[in-house]
Amino acid sequence: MPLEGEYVPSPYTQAAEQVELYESTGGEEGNTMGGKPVIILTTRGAKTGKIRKAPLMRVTDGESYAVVASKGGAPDNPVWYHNILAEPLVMLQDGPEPREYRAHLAEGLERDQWWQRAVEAWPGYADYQKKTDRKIPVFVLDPA
Ligand code: F42
Repeated sequence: MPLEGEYVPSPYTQAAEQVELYESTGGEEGNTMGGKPVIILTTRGAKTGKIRKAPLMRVTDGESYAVVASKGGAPDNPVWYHNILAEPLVMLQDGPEPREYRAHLAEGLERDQWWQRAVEAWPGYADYQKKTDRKIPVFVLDPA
């Protein structure tokens, strides 16, 4: 497991509580938002090196996943976006156990394909993109 160290819960209470519920039930609870499946992304803090976790909508194809740095359409990227750029080796939990993935930023056709999957998984992403000039980044996570 590459990401070991001190876990610092998100100051965004809803997210921190969802991580806690998800992990304490092995993904049996806290695994949805708006009736759609949620996963837990673990990254290493780009500045502190601490372990950070974020619940995100599940977007998947085969063994790979995408994580969408939408942050509800805010003008700025979520902080975990910077963490992945600094350390592309991440953990993703979709069920009882977290697994290791290597992330890369999707560009061009690959991003278009994954964006379509993302909007199918969570139509809200299309609304978020309408709210901001920021092109919402999409990372593709392949099993490490
Ligand atoms: N957010 C999304 O962007 N996409 C989703 O699909 C999504 C789904 C979702 C489902 C359920 C749910 O409860 C929340 C969901 N969210 C989704 C919200 C998501 O979980 C995050 O809360 C949100 O994306 C914002 O992420 P964030 O990393 O910006 O979180 C902030 C609040 C945060 O944790 N800030 C910390 C703080 O102390 O202020 C810093 C965290 C951090 O990583 N610090 C780095 C470090 O070194 O430790 C510094 C990195 C740097 O370069 O500054």
